[in-house]
This record gives sequence, structure tokens and C-alpha cells, in this order.
Amino acid sequence: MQSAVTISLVPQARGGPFVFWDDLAAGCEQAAAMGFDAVEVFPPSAEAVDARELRRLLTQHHLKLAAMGTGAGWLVHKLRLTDPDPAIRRRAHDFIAGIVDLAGSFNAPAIVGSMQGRFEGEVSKEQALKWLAENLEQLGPRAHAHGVPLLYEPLNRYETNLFNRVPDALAFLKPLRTQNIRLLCDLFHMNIEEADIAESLRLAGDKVGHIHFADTNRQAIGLGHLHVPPIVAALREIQFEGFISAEILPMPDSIAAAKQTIASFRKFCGNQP
Ligand SMILES: [Mn+2]
Repeated sequence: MQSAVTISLVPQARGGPFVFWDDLAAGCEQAAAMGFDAVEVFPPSAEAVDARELRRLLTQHHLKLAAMGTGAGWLVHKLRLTDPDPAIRRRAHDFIAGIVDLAGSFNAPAIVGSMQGRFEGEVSKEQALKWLAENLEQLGPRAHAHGVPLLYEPLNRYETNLFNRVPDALAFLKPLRTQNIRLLCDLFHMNIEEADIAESLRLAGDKVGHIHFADTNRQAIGLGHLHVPPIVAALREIQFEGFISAEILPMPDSIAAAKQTIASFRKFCGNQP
């Protein structure tokens, strides 16, 4: 298991669950100084990222890119894969595809979270899931061409009505032609939705691709009331070797949230003797 911390480059995401903000260089420097293995970047778009600068910073600080979020497509541009307007669905697809390619060039996966959208109004659940499946069938192989998975994230009931729970998402992904979709299991969402977080992780097994490491109040692990040991035990049992990434509110501030995260990571996920 490797540690990661989030950096948002999206001003409109202020108030959202990201540790470091706006300044990629400063975020990388602080992440490295605290001993994180990687950073997870939330960019405004693929085009807005200076890939050479990102590569330089990662190399300079001996950091990996854990993953790249696509949520700015929804947050800034109101794009989503299940929008009733086919032109918006197409733009949503292209927005994500751009980030799949960019992240892929860093050997990192892109995340489909809020871009999944929701079913509402004229769009039935069946229709929304059909559009979601069609998009994953194209984006999964696209990520595979870079040698990385595509991460799909079930969200809590206040953020989507498509998939809230890991077992339901697994059942949806199983019959797809692409088997290159992995689940992003976010402990904040799971705390709200799962009957048993550890059991859901065991059920997902090798389909767990990435973890968002967040406590019950979406603060750093240790600042809420999540019972962490059985969760990490389940991750060890399934031999999870991916990133444990802090997608959390910068509370009480970015530095304190990052320090609390790395301390909790070492306490709970550190190498056992
Ligand atoms: Mn998340």
C-alpha cells in the first residue's frame, strides 16, 4: 500500500475535499517533505495541465502520480455521462478521454466519479445505466492502451443515484466486455452506504483499484470515528497494493490535514513486522 494526497487545481472546487490547493509545485513539495509516495491531481481539464511541468515536479520530488480526477467536467462545465442531451454526453466522454490519456502518460488511472451523473426527469435508471456502460466500454480499453485501469467510484446517495454501494457496482461491472474497470472505494462514501466496509472490500477483491482515505466526517483519518483496523486488515487480505489517497477536507488546514493523514497511514497501513 502506498500513500497519496490530493492537489486541486480547480478554483471552483473550493470548499471541496482536497488537501492542497491551486499550486502544483507547492503541493508536490509539501507532499514529498511529509513522506507521501504520490499525489492525486484534480485538474480543470487535460488541456489545462502543463504535462512537462508535472513530470518535472514528480521527478524532482520522487513522487508518483496516483490518479487524476475528472470531476471538473461536472463541476465547471456541467458535463456528465448520463445527461439527456447527446451532445453533452459526447463532450463528457471526450473530457474524460482527455484525462485518461494524460494520466495514462504518467502510468496513472483517471477517475470517473461525479461525471457519472444521475438518472432524473426524462431519463430512466435503465437508460442512464446503459449510457454509463457504453462509456465505460470505450474508456476501459482506452485506459488499457496505457497499461492502466479506469477507476469507477460509487458515491453516496446525496451525490448520485446510480451506484452507492460496492456490491451493486461490482454486479454492474461484471458483465461488461471491458474488464479494465477497477473500483475506487472511498471510505467516506462507504461509511454512509455499506453494511460492512471491510466485507465489501473483501467482496471486491482484486477489483479494488484505489482507496480514498477519509474519515466519517470527510476529514483526515483519525479526526472522525471510523474504525480503521478491520478495513486495513481486509485490504491486506485482498493484497491491495495500490494507493491510499487522502481525498479530504483541508481541516483544520491543509498542512495539519496532510500531517494527520501520513501519521494515520503509518499507524494503520505501515509495514507490519
Ligand atoms: Mn472520493
